[in-house]
Amino acid sequence: MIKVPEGIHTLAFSRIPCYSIPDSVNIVIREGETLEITPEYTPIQDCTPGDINNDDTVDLKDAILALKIVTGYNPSEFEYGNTDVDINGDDRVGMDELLYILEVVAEQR
Ligand SMILES: [Ca+2]
Ligand SMILES: [Ca+2]
Repeated sequence: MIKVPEGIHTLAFSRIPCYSIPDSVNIVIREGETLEITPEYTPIQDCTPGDINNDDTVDLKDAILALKIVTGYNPSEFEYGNTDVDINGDDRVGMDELLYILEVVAEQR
């Protein structure tokens, strides 16, 4: 449990791949009030984390695309807005996504 002073507070939630959740909510805490908040994670249908080229599998093609993006090359076949891509919730394809994809390809995940 976290104790916070009374007032208006904004809670931000961590995102996890293939689930939708509001970025943040505003709450009002009154003196002596206890409030329990459980974020509602909604599964996104047909979601494959790390699937950059959106072919429903995670393989070396995705790793190569991630590597191209990380190194500054933006391949024309990559379409932003694929909700499957972002692993760590920063709305970017970076090293975390590349490592995740390589782990999947190496069957470590
Ligand atoms: Ca793929
Ligand atoms: Ca990311």
